[in-house]
Amino acid sequence: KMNVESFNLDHTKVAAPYVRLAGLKEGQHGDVVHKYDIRFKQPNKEYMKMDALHSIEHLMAENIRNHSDHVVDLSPMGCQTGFYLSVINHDNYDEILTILEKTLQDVVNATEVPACNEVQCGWAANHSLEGAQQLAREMLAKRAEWATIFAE
Ligand code: HCS
Repeated sequence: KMNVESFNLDHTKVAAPYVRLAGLKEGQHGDVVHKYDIRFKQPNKEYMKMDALHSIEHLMAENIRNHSDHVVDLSPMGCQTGFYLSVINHDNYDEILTILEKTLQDVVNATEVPACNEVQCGWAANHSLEGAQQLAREMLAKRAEWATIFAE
């Protein structure tokens, strides 16, 4: 059985960067969680360096919540090619792209990485603001491609 949605995705067929609905779960009371695959790098071709990935995670996790009250979580993939974004009771894909665009613009404009200290983070030495901003700029430069998930 392959219950992990991503294990059923053919990673050779996708064209990063993209934003893909990866799952949808409805609770007993009708609340719905949408989970998005936000892919920054082409699987098995490129990856994000850990310090840059770590800092863009902090920056996005903090700033995205200023653009939406529906965010449950934004967390990195272990393969270092993207992030998962989970939102509750929000089903507008185009709005997700706009929220992500605003969040990445915040990353570009940031002057420090939030919570990169040993009290608030589990590996405080492993950060790069410049690396995070480079990733954000690369992603924003391909904004027009985000909705195209598979290669032609
Ligand atoms: N992934 C977490 C932040 C961990 S630093 C969140 O809540 O989005």
